[in-house]
Amino acid sequence: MKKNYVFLFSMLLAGLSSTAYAQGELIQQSLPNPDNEPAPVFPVPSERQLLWQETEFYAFFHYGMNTYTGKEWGYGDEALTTFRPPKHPNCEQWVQAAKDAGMKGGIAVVKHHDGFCLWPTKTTDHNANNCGLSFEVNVPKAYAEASEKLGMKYGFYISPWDRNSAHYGKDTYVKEVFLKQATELAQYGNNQFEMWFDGANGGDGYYGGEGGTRSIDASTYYDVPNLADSIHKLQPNCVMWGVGDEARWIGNEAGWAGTTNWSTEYKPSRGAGEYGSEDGWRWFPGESDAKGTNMGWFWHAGEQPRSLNELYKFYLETVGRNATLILNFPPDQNGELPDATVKRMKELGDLLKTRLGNDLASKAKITVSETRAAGANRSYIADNLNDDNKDTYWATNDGTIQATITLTWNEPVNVHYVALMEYIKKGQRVKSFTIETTEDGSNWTARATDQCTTIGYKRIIPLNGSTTDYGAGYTVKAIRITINDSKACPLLHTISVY
Ligand code: FUL
Repeated sequence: MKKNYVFLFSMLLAGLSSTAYAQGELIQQSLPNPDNEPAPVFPVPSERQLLWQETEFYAFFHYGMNTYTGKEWGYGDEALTTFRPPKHPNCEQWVQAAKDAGMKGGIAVVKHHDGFCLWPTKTTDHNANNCGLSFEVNVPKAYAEASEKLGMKYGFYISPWDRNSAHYGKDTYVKEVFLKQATELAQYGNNQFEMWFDGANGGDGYYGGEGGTRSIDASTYYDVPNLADSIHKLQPNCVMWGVGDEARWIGNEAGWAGTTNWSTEYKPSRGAGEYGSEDGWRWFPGESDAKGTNMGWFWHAGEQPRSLNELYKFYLETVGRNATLILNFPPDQNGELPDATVKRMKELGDLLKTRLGNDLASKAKITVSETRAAGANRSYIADNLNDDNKDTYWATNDGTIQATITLTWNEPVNVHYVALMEYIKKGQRVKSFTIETTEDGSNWTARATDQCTTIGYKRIIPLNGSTTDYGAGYTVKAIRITINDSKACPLLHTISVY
């Protein structure tokens, strides 16, 4: 190893000095680039962050001991016999409801802060299989199977904070309990997209009967490097949220991201969760967690789903603003989502289809102010923007950071939204843009002028500027998008119009 370093170093020196002699100055060698691909603007997402981002909208299912006590944060001393589902929780019903809501996956809570586990774990007796039930409880297994059956992505929430464990706060907890639990969970299914490691630690708990307060420093205590290794060995596509540091909390539980939202951030973060940091040096995209019902994360008697308008607004203000949305719907004491929840989730899915399901861009002719010179096997033409292929993209030449894209229809169309997607594999670039519409083909009106800053993975711009009022839309012959400023040549892979 050491020898290799010495060899490399001397090669480097030799290379540098001969270049300096020959040219009198340092010449940068360029790598062959037959496809004329634009250079990345760093930081860029990892392969698993890219896949994760595509999940866009997914469910959160808080279910466990709290479902039977009415608490939000169980203390960890709950009697095991309190957990009383009449049959195995109906995970397939949860996943089907998520699918009907237009979601692409979901995360099931299988251990909350009370330490109660919903699978036959070897790590603690405080689990659903010690409650004297007549059937085995294995929520992660049932949930992963249902998700695979229904073609949905899946993942689990496992609370690092454990108010039941006598080990919590000591080294033994991380090695003997937490890491093992996470590894047990990583064995369910073979394509988990996210594990949620919540950062909450309120200090006090039951702690094996000892009680009192145990605080830790989450940045070092959980041995994240080993945790990440153990999980990624089994689930390479699993993004570790929270203490795992691969996606960031959006900073509120209100289903809201900033209209300017960078996926880039410093470490520790400098920007507010809602906005990210334009010059951040790591890829740290935002995820927004919100409650789909009007009480807690867990089910409570008398709760109701939020109104359809509120849920739709959450969607526009998160998924439409370069964040993912994880929307919570709690199963009840039967281990099922209540009828009212199922109904509302279906209504949401139908509304998303009606308003954002029929892409008018596919029928438009697209022209651009500039097209990047094609390479041997890749072109950057405008047609890449509506070819329904996320791997092809339109780009300008290096050095061009302003450009226009015009979509024209043969017959006037009624439009409400424009959705834009950057080719983020090569970094998030666009800083500001304008959208204009024309009814007669010559007079242009700028729309939603205060909202058009960043794009990122996806932006959905309501042309009337409102996320609550659908309005009558605009009947237009053409739409013009002008990129005003960008970190480098802009790369967009899809434009959609609804
Ligand atoms: C929080 C937890 O403390 C809540 O109970 C809930 O699980 C939420 C999603 O994350 O930090």
